[in-house]
Formats: sequence, C-alpha cells, structure tokens
Amino acid sequence: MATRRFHSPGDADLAGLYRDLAAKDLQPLWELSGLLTPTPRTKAVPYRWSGKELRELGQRAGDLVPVGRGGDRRVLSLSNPGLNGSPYATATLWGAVQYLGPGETAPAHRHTPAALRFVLDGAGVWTLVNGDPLSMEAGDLILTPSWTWHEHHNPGSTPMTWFDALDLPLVEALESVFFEPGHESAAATEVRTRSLSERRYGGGPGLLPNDGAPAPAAHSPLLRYPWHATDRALDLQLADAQGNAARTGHACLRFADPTNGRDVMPTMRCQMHRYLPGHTAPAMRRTGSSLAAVFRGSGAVLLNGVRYDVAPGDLVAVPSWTSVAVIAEESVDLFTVSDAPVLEALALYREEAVPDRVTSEPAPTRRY
Ligand code: GTQ
Ligand code: FE2
Repeated sequence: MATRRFHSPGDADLAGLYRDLAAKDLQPLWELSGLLTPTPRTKAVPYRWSGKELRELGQRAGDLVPVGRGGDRRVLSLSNPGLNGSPYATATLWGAVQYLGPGETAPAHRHTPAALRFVLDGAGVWTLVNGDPLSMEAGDLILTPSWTWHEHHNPGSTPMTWFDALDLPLVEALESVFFEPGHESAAATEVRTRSLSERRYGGGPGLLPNDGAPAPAAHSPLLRYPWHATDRALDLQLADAQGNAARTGHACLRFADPTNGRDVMPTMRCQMHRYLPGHTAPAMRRTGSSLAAVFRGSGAVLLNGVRYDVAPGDLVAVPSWTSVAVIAEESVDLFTVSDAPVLEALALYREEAVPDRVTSEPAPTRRY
C-alpha cells in the first residue's frame, strides 16, 4: 500500500472508505487538487546561467577531469533550481556546456534522445555523425538526431566549449531511453570544410540533389547549419524594408529540414533571433519550454517581467507559459531551442503576446 492516505476525521464511514481505497491503491479525485490547473503549473523556474562562470568552471573541469578512452563527455548540465536537484534545465530539455581540451576525444556512442550543439565561440573541433565529419565553428548549429552515432574530436591546440541541448527529459518521461557505446573510432578521418550532408543538402536555398525523392527521414538530412549562412539570412530579413523584421527590429529564423521545411528534428525547434536596440517585439508566452543561448551582443531578458542582464555565453531556461521579452542594448543574437514541434503535434501549442513588458513585482523563485 504505497498510495497516499486521505483522512476524514469527522465521519467514520468516510474514513473507512478512504482507508479501504488506500489499501487498494485508489485515490478519490474529489480530494485531489492541483491537477487540472487553469494554466500550466511548472516546477522548473525561469533561470539564467552566466556564460563567464560556465567557461571558468568548464576550464576547471578540463584541468581536473580527464575524458579518456571509455570515459564520458565532459559536460556540465544545467540543473534548474525548481527541479529538485535533477540535472534538467526544463521539464523537457537537457542543456549543458561541453568542454573538450586540445588533443581530446569524446568517444563514439548513440542514444535515442536527440541532441544538438550550438557553438558559442572558438573553432577546431569536429564531430563525426554517422561517419560524416562536421566541423564546429562559432555560430554553427550541429545536429545529432536520435540514434545517430557520434563522437567529438579536438585535434587543435586550444580548448573548445559549446552548448548542448537534448530532449532527454522528454524521452525519459516517455520511458524510451536507449544507449549504446561505440567502438574505437578509425584513425583520423579527413575533415573537409563541408560535410557530406552539406555537400548534398547545403548547396543553397531551394537547391536539392536531383536523385529522386529523398528517403523519408524523421530529421533533417542537413546536419550542419554554418554561421555564415545564418548571419546572412538574418541580415537579409532586416534589409527587407517591407518585411516584419525591418518594422519591428527583430529578425527570427527557424532552422528547417531543406527537403520539406519541417523542424530539424521531431522533438526540437531551433531558431536564431537578432534583436536590434529599440526593437518592438512584444513579450510572449508559449506552452512548452525552451532554452536560449546568447551568442553575441548584450542586453537583458525579461522572464515573467523579471530582468536578467545577459552577455555572450549566458544560457537561459524558459519554462512553459513564462512570458519572455528581450531588451537589446546592443544588437543581440540569440539561439533558442524548444519542444514546440511536440506541442504542435499533440495540438497543445498555444502562444500569446503579454501586454506588460516589465512588471515591478518580482516573480517567486519557486512557485510551490
Ligand atoms: O556530446 O554526446 O550534453 O551524449 C549529454 C549527453 C552531450 C554528447 C550531452 C551526450 C552528449
Ligand atoms: Fe551523446
């Protein structure tokens, strides 16, 4: 009898019923509260991790903790203070910084949780995804879709840190986590400027290989979205005088599967934002959670009206239905990853503009 006991001090018959219900692992709905809340109740809280501190602590881990053969990834996970010590950034997303020193390799493996990397600065690391070597440079988005083999190599002379996001908490909640370690990787694979996936699918807007219909896949066949293309697309949006972005001062791109326009992976939506000083994009709240990585610029994010100053490398957790707005002191480039494709597929996606950009009352750090 592990179930909760309900009590009815004044009524012996009712008390007897509750005792027998508990003995049979049943609970009376009329005594339960907090289930069908008027709006989403989140355990995760809005939160910001400092990029400067993440870099320093990553470096210290790099000095002290080897990633040898058979070792793991040297990863510092974002642990949301609302989630009771679990290593998760939000209810559905794992966020982390990974540090790989010169000459180090993170060994091959695969898992059903899908992963992506967004490179905050530096260059020189390459990641092998199902045999395709992808170079990693500042601003690049690299995909490691569900169950693809991957390993990271840093053949250069400088350490590198990047932002990892995985749908691990979601896949764990769905009780579908599988993991498999790989074998010793073959001797140094030749790393080209463009991966195989980029040579096939990264030729340019609307240019796909003419080799018949692509085999239907659950994820984008393009595995690297290089910064130069992202940066140019943001500039083009802002340069279009008739466009929304020029009017509001907020450019927003969605990284898409080039063959069908869908999100890059079934569980995660990736976007790149450029906010110009004085932009007029309203505060928004949405169902589902997201993580934001500040790539360039400085300013602040307002989470439920509470101001968090942000600088490059800062990482921000936005739980479901939290209003979020950005203040750009200088042009801010922000990468975001969310579980929106899941919410949309399940017809649970909602979003709305929140009229008040700033509230003076501080949000409680824990909501219960
Ligand atoms: O780089 O393969 O942050 O497997 C967590 C789990 C990174 C990775 C993470 C992983 C990886
Ligand atoms: Fe992994």
